[in-house]
Amino acid sequence: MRFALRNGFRSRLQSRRTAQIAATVLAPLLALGVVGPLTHRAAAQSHESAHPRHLSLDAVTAAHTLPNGLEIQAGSIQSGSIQSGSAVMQVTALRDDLLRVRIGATGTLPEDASWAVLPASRTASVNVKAENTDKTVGFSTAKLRVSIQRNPLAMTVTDLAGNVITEDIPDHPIEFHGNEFRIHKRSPEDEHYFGLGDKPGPLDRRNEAFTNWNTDAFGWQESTDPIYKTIPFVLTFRKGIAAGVFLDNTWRSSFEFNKELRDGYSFGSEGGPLDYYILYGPAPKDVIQEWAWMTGATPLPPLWTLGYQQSRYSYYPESEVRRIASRLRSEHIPADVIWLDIDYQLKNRPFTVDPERFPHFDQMIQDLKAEHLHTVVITDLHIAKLPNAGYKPYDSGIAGDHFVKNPDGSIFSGVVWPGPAVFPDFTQKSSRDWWGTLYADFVHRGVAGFWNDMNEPSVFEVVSKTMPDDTQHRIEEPGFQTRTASHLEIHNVFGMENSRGTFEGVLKLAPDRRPFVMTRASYAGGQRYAATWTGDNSSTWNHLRQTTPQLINLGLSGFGLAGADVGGFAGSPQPELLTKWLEIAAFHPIDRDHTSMGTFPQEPWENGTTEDLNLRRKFIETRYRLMTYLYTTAEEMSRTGIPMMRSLFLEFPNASKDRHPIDLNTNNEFLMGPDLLVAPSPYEDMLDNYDAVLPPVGWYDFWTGKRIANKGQESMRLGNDNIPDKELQINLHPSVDTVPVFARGGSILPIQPLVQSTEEKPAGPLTLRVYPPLRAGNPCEGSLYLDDGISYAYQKGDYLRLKFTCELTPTGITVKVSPREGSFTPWWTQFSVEIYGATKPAASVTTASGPVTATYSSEHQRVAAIVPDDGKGLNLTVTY
Ligand code: NBV
Repeated sequence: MRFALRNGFRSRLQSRRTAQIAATVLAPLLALGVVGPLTHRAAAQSHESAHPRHLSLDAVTAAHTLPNGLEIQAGSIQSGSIQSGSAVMQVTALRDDLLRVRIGATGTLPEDASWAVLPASRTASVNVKAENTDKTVGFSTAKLRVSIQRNPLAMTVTDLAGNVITEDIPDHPIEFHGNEFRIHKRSPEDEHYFGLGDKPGPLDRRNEAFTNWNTDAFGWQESTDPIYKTIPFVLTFRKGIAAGVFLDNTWRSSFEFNKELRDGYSFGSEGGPLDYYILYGPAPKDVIQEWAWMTGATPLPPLWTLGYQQSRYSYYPESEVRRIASRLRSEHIPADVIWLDIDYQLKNRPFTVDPERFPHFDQMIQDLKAEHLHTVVITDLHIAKLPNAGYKPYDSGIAGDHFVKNPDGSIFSGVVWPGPAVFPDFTQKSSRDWWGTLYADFVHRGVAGFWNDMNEPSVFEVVSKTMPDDTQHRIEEPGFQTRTASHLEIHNVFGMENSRGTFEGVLKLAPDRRPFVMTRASYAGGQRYAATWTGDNSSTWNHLRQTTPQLINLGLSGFGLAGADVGGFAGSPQPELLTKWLEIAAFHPIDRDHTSMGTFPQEPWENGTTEDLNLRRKFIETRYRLMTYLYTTAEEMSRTGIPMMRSLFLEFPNASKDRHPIDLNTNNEFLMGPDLLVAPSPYEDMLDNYDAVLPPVGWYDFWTGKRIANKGQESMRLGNDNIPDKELQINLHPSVDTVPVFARGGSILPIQPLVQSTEEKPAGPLTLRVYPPLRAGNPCEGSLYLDDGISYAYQKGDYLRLKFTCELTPTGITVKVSPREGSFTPWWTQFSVEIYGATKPAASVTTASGPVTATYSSEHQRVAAIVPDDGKGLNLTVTY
């Protein structure tokens, strides 16, 4: 079910004249009650009477400059004249490239608070230069110009070169209907939209419409909306210039693109603050970094979370978990994690263990640890309603008054897995702190990570699938008034605050270890507390295909540490689908095989031939060989917010000739980190050849090492940068045996020896795969980050960072490694330097200590040499 526009808003988008006629016609009908109030939800709000039923901000009636922006009063136009109004709008600059817009319909600005935006960012400000004319009021920063036309009111934001970043649609750009509001922006036909979290469907959100209302969406399909998360952040991209819009509103909100008006998009909400932010690139990475500055980045994850993870609803009894663990090892499937779903618990009661199914739970965890396997357990938020039964989570929650209430003050209860259950009041700090203490037992018993499921929150046996709109939540949070709020306001942020309680609680219990939490529901900024996954997908080719747009959009929305259930949750994959899924997911940020209860076994050795098993193992092994690169990418994400899995336009905003996002030509490609391009077939079950697009930097086949020689690459090598889009293509043959993966020309990838888990010390040299650039002078670089993978010692300098560069010379190439930064001692003592694109053996290879013996492989077009690493850096010269 997609979002449908409410009648009120649709009529407002007609011309003003039509709107006037409509008003004349509608007024008597409204009076007679023929046309009802806009929604029952709006009517449910207590403060409705304070708001005008219908208001649009038509014209500026007064303006005041502020050091960091401006504030205006706005009125409506009736019978051709401006009526002074009580609406107030404030536009301020938090940074030169970041604006905040707040609007109040009745003279006061909305509460200056946010669950998403970090307090220091929300309150940041820069001075601006006022710029007013007869027709406009506005200001400029060092990067942006804001101009608000006085009549009709319409705001335009441009960069200083005049490129339009965002532009209101004049004639009712901003409307209120009771507590509902809607903002309308222009949408040029070459503007494209990304983000909005986990919403299924195509990568580009253009021509789509969405509702934000976190929903347990078992069996969701490509057209299902809403699903689990609310991230009202959109990254816009037009002609190589990126910007962003974030509506900071936790109520049921909606975005539509080109549905009401072909050349417009709009966003709004059923209630709550009209508080939105405009982010300016110009590069897409700039916008992502601003988004991380505003809402935080994914913290550096424990290294083991990047390993292969085995899950199932459900692994029990204990002997079954042990069987899976030993089979992983005996089949030599590298793995780091086993997940326990709800039925390790006694009668589905969170924070219990079923003693019959798991008679030696603690011993099992220790035994798994000895096999280098971490245990992650599910801890749903619903607490079984079990008075006088000695169930600690219930008793202590009641004693501390930690549960969500009904309007009459009684405790709300709903049916979920344990039967009747009560729900912690996660927006209250004291309740989150209490929730965190519930993890003490598991943390001390050696459980490594925690899984927060069902936190939309999901409630069974009710049509709404969640709590009633009027349940009462308490807000205790800096910035907000300490007050009670209805579920309508809290619903979309409930899951995020659940995962926050878990993250902060677990951190408090083990302050030296980085917590790992995975959440299903969340709100903007939730990446600060948890990784995520795309919920209950299905074992179909189309769902495998969906993983690319979904994980990319999640990454662009802040959630860069994400995965999809590998093999699909609902149903059972055919063997080839499971193989292909395990192949592709080896390049996803989280690689977790998970399926539902009652489906066929889905572990890599099940459901397929020996050939399938060998392929599945090969790709998981590739992931482990790439582990240092993956971890380096994760570390970059923790500093900058740039996701591990990337759209092509994020790395190559100018790749296409007219600077549209090149991903629109590619259909299913993605990048893992900056340098690896994965190009599965757009329809994995089709037999036909397909065209993949390689952005114009030169590429190498990751598997063979050979340089890709299509027409575009060849003309680039000869100095032509003006490559038609068509020549960027490469024709590929789909096969279950492989997934085309390409390494970027001008990159250096660290590769490690194969291990069976991230806890095993790799034996042998660190390999540096050098993929020379197409032409001399083009950049060639890479980096490596390493630490103990588990603690916070890196924050005190116990890490290792290396930078790699290469340079084509008239006679060959030089490769440099920077001296070690940080005090962490790596596992290797030697580098194995592999230089690709070599069409003949090297005439000489030398370092500062003299000549080095090198080998040559014509099959891989590779010159290779092993050199010692003393930590002081390397300077290696190859001549041909
Ligand atoms: O806890 C059981 C499942 C879990 O395996 C799945 O990953 C979640 O998305 N959970 C949903 C509850 C119900 C599934 C039908």
